[in-house]
Amino acid sequence: MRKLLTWSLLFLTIISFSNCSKPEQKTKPNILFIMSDDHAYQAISAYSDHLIQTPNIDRLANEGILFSNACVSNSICAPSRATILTGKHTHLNGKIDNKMAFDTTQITFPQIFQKAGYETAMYGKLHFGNNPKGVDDFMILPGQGSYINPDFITPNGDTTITGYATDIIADLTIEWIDKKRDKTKPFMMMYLNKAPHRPWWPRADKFAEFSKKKFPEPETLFDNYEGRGTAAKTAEMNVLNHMRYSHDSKIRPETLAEMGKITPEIETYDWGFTGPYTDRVNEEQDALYKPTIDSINNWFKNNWNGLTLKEKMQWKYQRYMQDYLGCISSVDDNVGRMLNYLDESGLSENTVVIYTSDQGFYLGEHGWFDKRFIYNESFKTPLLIRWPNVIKPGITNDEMVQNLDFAQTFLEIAGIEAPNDMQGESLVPILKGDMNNWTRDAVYYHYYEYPAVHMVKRHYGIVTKEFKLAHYYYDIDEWELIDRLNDPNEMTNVFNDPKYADVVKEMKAKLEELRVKYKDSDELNQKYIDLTGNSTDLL
Ligand code: SGN
Ligand code: CA
Repeated sequence: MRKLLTWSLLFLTIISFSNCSKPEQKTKPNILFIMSDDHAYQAISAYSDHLIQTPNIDRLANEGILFSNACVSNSICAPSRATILTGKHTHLNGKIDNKMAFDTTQITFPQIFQKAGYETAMYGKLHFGNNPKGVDDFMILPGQGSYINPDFITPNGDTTITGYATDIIADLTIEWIDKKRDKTKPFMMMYLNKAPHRPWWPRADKFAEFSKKKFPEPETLFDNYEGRGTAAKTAEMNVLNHMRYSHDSKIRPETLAEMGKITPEIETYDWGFTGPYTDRVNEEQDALYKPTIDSINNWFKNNWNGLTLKEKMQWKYQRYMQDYLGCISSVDDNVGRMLNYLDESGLSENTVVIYTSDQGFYLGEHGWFDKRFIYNESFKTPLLIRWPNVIKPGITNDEMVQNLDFAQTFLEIAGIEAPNDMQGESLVPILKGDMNNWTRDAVYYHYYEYPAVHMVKRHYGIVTKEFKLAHYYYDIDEWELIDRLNDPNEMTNVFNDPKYADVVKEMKAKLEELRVKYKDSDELNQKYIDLTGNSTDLL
């Protein structure tokens, strides 16, 4: 009898032990990190619905949290990705611009997930020039990648897939989650869109649909940069003066040749359609795009020369928005497919879904396209997170959170300890509504890629909810202070306004503190200038 009791006790212990370990395995949440390339928050209806409806991305806001002050630490593609992967500012991880190589000896957060027993993968655009580490599977676009019939680099060699990149990357991601991964493990998937990166080629049907639409103009489309310094005045990203007729507005080189001299004259060198379009499309696809390209070209040929400069700016802005938002429409459709797949497969409940972009983008604000500046449209980035049963659905938060924080946030969500040299802060207290455990009130920013395309000068700065202080250096020495609450369009530098003398003093001191905290310095600036500053191949 005693023996039987001992055996049954042992049996019960074994059962309860195995019961204990199983649910624990199961409750580790999956992470689905969705990031698009150059997706402006102004083009997500949960942020602002004046341009486009994005019902699927909005689902994440309705069912989770929307961050209205999320931002990046260096507003350009590869540096942002390096910061996300390492949890370190670019001056420490060394990927200060798109050109410098990423040092793959550094620890990235997917490696930590993989070590901790997660199944990991990365599909889409990485833009590092080397392959990702710490992923069980990857299919990445070479460099910027192509919209049409994209090539992919995979662990088993290169391949080309016929179709439209945004649809293909979603197909591949769903296929990996559904069929390819090891289902005994939780997963961490990085699903990275190429869209809506320049030169904004929508899928042929969206191209036709959106080319007939008209969009409201931003208040600052005709900004003359008067209230700001040299950097804003000399940047080369004005929709009228720097956006290319052919490469961007889809005017055929033949049409331009027929028309002769046109104004404004944009560098005679225009990349045309070659590369992104002519080199990629097959006959069948070309036939679908052609009627829309024809009608844009006919209109241009017959009307352009008779337009005033103001009308020319307005036309180019409309063309730009039609193509950019056509690309966004596919991104949103595919986020919808992804969320539906998670619902149908029963994965939604235990999967944390993040939607973000590698930085923001100008959609005609200040007359601009592109990014790079510490000004809002490029400094801020969309950030929406859904974590069922943890995040209260439908909340908005305006704390200063940054892409620097992502790695530590994801690690804490998964119950994995983060290395202590990461420089961000986990957002989990905010996600749980535990605001007493969130104290940071300012973020640090540093942009480097100059001289380079778009000619945005090097600058670093500090941003709080109320103010933004930036120092432009290298070939100038200028400071700018923006009163974020009273000047939401960021039109006036108040650095020399005596009314702000105390604010300048306080913000300068805080900026110095942040530079010490994050280990940035003038010596490091000089090191990076020596490495990149005089390199003409950046131009
Ligand atoms: C390309 C684009 C630029 C863009 C950079 C960086 N020109 O050079 O407009 O700023 O990429 O973008 S394009 O003619 O090739 O489209 S990033 O997202 O990779 O940082
Ligand atoms: Ca980008």
